[in-house]
Amino acid sequence: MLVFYDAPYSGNTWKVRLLLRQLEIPHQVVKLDLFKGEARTPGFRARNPFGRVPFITEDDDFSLSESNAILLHLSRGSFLLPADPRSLAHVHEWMFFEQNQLELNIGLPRIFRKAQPAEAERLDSYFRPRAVSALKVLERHLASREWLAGSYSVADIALCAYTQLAPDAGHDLAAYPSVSAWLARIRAQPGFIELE
Ligand SMILES: N[C@@H](CCC(=O)N[C@@H](CS)C(=O)NCC(=O)O)C(=O)O
Repeated sequence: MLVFYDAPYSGNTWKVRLLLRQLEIPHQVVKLDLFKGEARTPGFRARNPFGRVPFITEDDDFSLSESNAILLHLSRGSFLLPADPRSLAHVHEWMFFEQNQLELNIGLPRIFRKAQPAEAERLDSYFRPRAVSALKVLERHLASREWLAGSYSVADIALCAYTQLAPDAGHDLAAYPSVSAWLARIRAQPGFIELE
């Protein structure tokens, strides 16, 4: 049985939660409380050297960290992952972009705003322009297409996670109409779940 180590509030775990729901993959959930340091215990670190969630294990010794690696692994052969090599390359392109340019630039200020507001203000000049630049790239790309890479795919799930959370990091998504329309299309997909 697939075991999914999950945690509320995280955009990265939400990606996997949504994929498991949309592909109806049977699994067990182990829920961690990150604010109590439950991803930093020696027991969890022994199983998962990355010390972060999401994390999955399968029946044999196989385990996997990194949200986008998990999405790519679990979506093999499904409608969420194109078989055509060029479409697949575009899925990869967007998922690397997400980790490199979107996730931290929205995710970190979001956490700071919740946990350390003074620090969030201090770091705003670093994160804000980087997040805006990433959101503008998305806006330009989505102005002429419905989905990031052909049809609805794990790339849309990956990029949706922190884009939908941009308001929590102080960004007004009304400034990005194509991005907002794309988020609405994702929300209309069967099995969509809200980020807790
Ligand atoms: N690049 C990783 C980031 C994973 C990550 O940062 N997870 C956070 C929650 S969003 C975490 O587990 N933090 C635990 C901690 O800091 O103790 C991914 O995409 O999965």
